[in-house]
Amino acid sequence: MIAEIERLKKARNATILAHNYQIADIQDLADFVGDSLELSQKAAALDSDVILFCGVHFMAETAAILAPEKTVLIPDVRAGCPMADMITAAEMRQWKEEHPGKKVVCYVNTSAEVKAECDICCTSSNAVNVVASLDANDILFAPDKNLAAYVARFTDKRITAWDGYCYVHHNFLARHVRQLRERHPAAEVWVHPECRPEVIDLADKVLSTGKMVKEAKMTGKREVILGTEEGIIHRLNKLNPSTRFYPLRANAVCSNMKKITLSKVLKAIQDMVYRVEISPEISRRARGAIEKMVKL
Ligand code: CIZ
Ligand code: SF4
Repeated sequence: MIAEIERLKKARNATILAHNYQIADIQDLADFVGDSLELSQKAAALDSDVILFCGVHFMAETAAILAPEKTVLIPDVRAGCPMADMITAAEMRQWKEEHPGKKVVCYVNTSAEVKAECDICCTSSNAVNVVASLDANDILFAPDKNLAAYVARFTDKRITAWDGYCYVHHNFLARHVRQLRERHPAAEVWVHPECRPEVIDLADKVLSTGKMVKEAKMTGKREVILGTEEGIIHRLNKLNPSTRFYPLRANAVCSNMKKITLSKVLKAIQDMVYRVEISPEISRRARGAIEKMVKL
């Protein structure tokens, strides 16, 4: 399968991008592995005709928005993000009507339609800076209430959060941190800002996946406990074989990320499916929110 994917990739002038949470086979096959923004920016900068995006749907959409002249494919259209699905564009419009005059920040984990309704987008790496940059004291933040609570630690602005969350990160509990610290007393604990506030309180470092990758290259620690989706451990092990990376709990798995398999990638490149298409109007408005963030 890998040989056939490689052959078709060349024939179609395609590039394979994979998110940090993809299965090991897909990460190893990909031309680039990264977080959603890194991959979308890569998609825009490359001179390939086709981008085969191995991740969840909103990520492939962001790539399609930033690279409108390319064909963006996702190997399984059902690979969605349950957190992104927690707010629709209609709900966002109604929420804004209930809070006139507030600036609206949306996490990159939202549909293109929701991004089109927002003032500015953010990722888990830059959410604190994005909120700080706004010339407003009242902010609406969607959809992740945990990321919103994390940002609120660094600002005096009033943040009203949507009641969304990522089930993979929300399922890490304070007792998991205490148990793992007991088992590995010399280990450092790194958690993602999508974790609950009580988990963040117990961590040594709070890092997006992009920052975990940078930190893993530099760390002098021999053992690290990771509070994020366990797919990233494959990447960190390759980058730093002398540190041991332990998951904060068993089965910290995003089942949607794992819907992308080698056989689906092969079908995608054979049949040129499934195309990620966004209406020009939604794409233009969503791009405005993303570009404001990128400029910052
Ligand atoms: O932006 C991403 O890729 C996500 C969803 C998380 C992260 O920390 O990289
Ligand atoms: Fe969505 Fe969480 Fe899965 Fe990321 S890990 S795609 S935020 S459900």
